[in-house]
Amino acid sequence: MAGSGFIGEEIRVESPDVIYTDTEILSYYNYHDSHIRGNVVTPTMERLVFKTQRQLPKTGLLLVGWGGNNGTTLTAGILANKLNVTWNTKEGLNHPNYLGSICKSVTMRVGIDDRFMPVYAPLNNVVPLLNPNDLEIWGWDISSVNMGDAMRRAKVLDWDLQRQLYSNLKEMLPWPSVYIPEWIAANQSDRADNCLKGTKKEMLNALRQNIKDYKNSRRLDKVVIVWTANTEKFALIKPGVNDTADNLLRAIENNSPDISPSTLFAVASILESCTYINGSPQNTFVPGCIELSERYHVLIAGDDFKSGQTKIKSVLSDFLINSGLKLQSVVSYNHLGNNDGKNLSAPETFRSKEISKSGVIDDVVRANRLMYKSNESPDHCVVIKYVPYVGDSKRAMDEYISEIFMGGRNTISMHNTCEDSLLAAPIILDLVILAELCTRIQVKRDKDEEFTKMHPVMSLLSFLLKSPQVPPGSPVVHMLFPQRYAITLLKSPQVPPGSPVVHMLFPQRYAITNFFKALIGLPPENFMMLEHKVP
Ligand code: NAI
Ligand code: DG6
Repeated sequence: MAGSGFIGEEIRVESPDVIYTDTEILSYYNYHDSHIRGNVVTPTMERLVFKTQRQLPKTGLLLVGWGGNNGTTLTAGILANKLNVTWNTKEGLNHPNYLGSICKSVTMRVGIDDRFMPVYAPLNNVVPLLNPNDLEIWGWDISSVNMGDAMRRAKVLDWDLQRQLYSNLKEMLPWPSVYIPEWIAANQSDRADNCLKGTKKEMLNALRQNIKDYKNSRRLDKVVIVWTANTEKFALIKPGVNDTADNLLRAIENNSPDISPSTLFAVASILESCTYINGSPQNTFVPGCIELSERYHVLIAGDDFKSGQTKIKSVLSDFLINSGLKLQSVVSYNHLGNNDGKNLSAPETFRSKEISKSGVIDDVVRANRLMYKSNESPDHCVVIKYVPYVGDSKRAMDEYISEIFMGGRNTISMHNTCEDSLLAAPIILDLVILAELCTRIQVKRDKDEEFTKMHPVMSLLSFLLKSPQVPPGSPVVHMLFPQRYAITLLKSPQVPPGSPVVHMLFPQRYAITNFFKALIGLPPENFMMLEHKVP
């Protein structure tokens, strides 16, 4: 934009409400909202204090499903960036980059300059963020193939780049993992040659030992664990088994068949105080697992990386409905030929993905009682087919039909072709970088003595996830807002509700950038530009 400025170094806020020390940024922040009863609206304000550690920890990233397309693409991509490996294609010489990462490739508006022109900064100049090149990476896979050959198997990266990275990657061997055939498609059995043996408790202990050993041997301050392994079937929520933290731990002791591999990883991660992110659609975070994360204050986030089709859906449904066009039908079809597609060709794993992809228009529909009655929503159909020939290059076709002025119909169709893993890898990085930041933040109400950690369920990361986990309805959620909790209880005494899920992409994005602004005591983006409107 003509005249727009850019801040290319760490921002320094000058304000009585912001204190920088060598180790921390303290921000005294007025959080404004409005409270509504009937038709009476009262503006509200909570004075909060955020404390952000400035020093970056030495961080390890452990990937579950390391040898898959996402795992190898991410590992190779970081290595290429770290070593600045360039490669040739028929288009010419290519340089490594981090396109697709909001932490590395996106700017946010900070304010205006002397001439009232907008000034932007990259996120890592607002508060310090990890550099992906500094991450130590390792992981688990049920396939024993080394990362060099796994990268070749994935057929995602250009040959000349693979050729240069192979010798480094072939030294990386995944740890054996938890393979329980009932949880993923039967068609995956032929790659399962690297599997832990023993009971669930023994496998849990083995995972915990891997984490401890890695942390010690690499002298890491923190470890973040990401599930990018195959999609599992949904777990049944069974009272006495996975409904509470104690029951979940007991069920693992008892070797219960109802505990999925991904939940076992989540439990290992929480017990080792490592942030855990679920990049697949299954319900890893059964209620007992969420309670465990609350008990130990270990951050968790999920579910299912939001890469292409769903991102567009969370934009288009917002665009149509919030333009007053009544969206009536959404049909999204895609086909892909990678191992993810093969696994999703089984009905139970497909069902997990279908559920995850189907919720994305719910909040924008529910927010509009003018066009939709309380029980009304658009038809929404999700189809996925496995077509081996197209490999990782997923095809997505979508049709949106909306009702418009005076009985008209508006049909939008689109076709998208893209390597799935090249979209997913930078999203994994953002999840790790933002989750790590969240572990460095503490918060309190101004008048309270003690700071607390952020709520362990990181809904802040919703932008990156198809089916965002949000804090459940429990008193912990309302720790910061006891008055509001009391109001909620008065209105609905039996069920304290959980946090609402937001799917709309731009609200999700501004939740992140406005939160960054709060950490340095700046007001949220308001888009009004009154400096150009008020004479
Ligand atoms: P992939 O099939 O290439 O890789 C998955 C890897 O997990 C395989 O190497 C497999 O051997 C391994 N694995 C399976 N069960 C395991 C277990 N219990 N422990 C350790 N390793 C295990 O799949 P891809 O393309 O890498 O995707 C990974 C996951 O991410 C899938 O669940 C997919 O649905 C999800 N996802 C992918 C997106 C994308 O754009 N690529 C976007 C959203 C989600
Ligand atoms: C088929 O849909 C395979 C899936 O793993 C998706 O490619 C992945 O979930 C990405 O989906 P989306 O909707 O974000 O493009």
